[in-house]
Amino acid sequence: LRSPAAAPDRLPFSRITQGDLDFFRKILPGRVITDPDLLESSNVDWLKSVRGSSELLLRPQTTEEVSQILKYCNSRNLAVNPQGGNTGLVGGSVPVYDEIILSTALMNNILTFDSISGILTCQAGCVLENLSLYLEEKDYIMPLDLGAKGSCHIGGNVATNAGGLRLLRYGSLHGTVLGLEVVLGDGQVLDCLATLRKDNTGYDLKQLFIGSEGTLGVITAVSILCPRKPKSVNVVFLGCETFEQLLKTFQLCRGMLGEILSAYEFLDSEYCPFYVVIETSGSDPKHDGEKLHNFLEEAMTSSLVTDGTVATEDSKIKALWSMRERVTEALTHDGFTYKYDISLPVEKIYQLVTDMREHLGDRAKSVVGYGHVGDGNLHLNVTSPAKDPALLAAIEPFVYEWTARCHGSISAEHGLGLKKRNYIYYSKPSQAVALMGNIKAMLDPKGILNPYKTLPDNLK
Ligand code: FAD
Ligand code: S2G
Ligand code: ZN
Repeated sequence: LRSPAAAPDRLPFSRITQGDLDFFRKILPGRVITDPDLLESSNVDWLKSVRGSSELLLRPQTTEEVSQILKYCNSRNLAVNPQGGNTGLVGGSVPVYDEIILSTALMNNILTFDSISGILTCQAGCVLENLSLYLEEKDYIMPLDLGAKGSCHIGGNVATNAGGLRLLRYGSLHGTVLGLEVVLGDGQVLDCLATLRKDNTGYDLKQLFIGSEGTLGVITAVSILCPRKPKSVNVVFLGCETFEQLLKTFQLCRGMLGEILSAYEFLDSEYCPFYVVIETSGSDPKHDGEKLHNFLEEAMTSSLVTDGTVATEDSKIKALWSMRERVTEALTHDGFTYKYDISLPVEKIYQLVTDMREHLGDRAKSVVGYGHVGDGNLHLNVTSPAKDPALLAAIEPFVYEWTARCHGSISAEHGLGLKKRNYIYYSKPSQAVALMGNIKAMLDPKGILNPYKTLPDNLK
């Protein structure tokens, strides 16, 4: 399950002793897992593409317990792999060797919600979908949504700076996260859990941990700004014959739907070359309906789009969204998927798919493109019946060099984890990567937090 190219040699961390187990059982009674069967699912990633050999899963419930764990592990030189919902796609969420898995699954309490400002504070282990359900009761929604919502934790979302389906409208977590509580590698609790929209007193430290993938600290609580639940939501599923038409439709959307546009996603397919999922979220069904009607009329008469379907009712909206959200799952049925999460200038995003198809010819089972058009974020997936080193060698570094030539990012929203860490230089200058290494060394001098992840090997 692990390609030798991905896994570096085990670093000289200590191995777990009986004394360690006694210590953890004292501070976490009943929440220290050593049974290999129970550990199995935490040792393998969602894609079943990487597997660790951790012998110990810890399930703290409080920040204080996380602090005690890290203080102890730091003193014993024991490596720790923070884990949320384990839906990450770059091998960051599971151990490479026998790192201790520190799960946030039992840190799932909502702490406060201010219904005037829409500011929520909660523990890191809250499942995204549960937070959405809690907020919808209060006429609010989460500012992010992704296909993994049923399993991913908000702490994992922040640690990976997850983008998702609503970024076009509500922005990135770098904007919506107002504060974080983080436990550092030595057990220090960094309380940056502010609930203020504005605070310019010194460096904005929380930003360091957003997207740090468990390598700089364990996020234990999050404060996040949540938007009001829109009174009127429409989802449109339309066909487009060419990618140029898809881009023109996007421009038309922005012009005619303006402030109510909340998502513009695409998928390619054999039947109709492209489908777009367009969502509007507004406060006045009549006003929104008129705008949407005018847009559709214009798009149809200028034959930018072929026929499609409109959903205004909740269950139909969910059904249309699942066509987009379940592409990841669908692709797993092809066998093995080589996944590339690329940011590019939006007009180029599909060029990479067509170039890759031409480059691979019949060596791949399928070459699929879909993703977040509004964010210039392509999900390029190449599938084959089984793992195929020759196919991988044809894909990489071709895909990274192509991306670098367009000054794109080789990881738009999923992070670098284990799988992509050594390709960081295609998107970041070495001076920036060196500075990242200095920050890592300052915050986690023993390197016990999620070793082998995010930063390239030669920095270790
Ligand atoms: P995990 O997978 O458990 O961990 C991910 C990383 O964060 C690891 O490096 C881990 O060590 C670290 N981590 C986890 N919790 C903490 C914590 N409390 N403190 C510090 N570090 C921590 N991603 C997107 O960005 N956009 C999408 O649209 C999207 N769609 C997806 C759809 C599907 C079907 C699937 C399976 C995944 C999708 N993802 C997407 C990827 C994944 O869901 C996100 O990266 C998500 O944010 C991971 O959250 P998690 O709780 O599962 O974290
Ligand atoms: C999405 C999920 C991961 C993938 O669906 O937006 O982020 O590449 C992706 O399938
Ligand atoms: Zn995505």
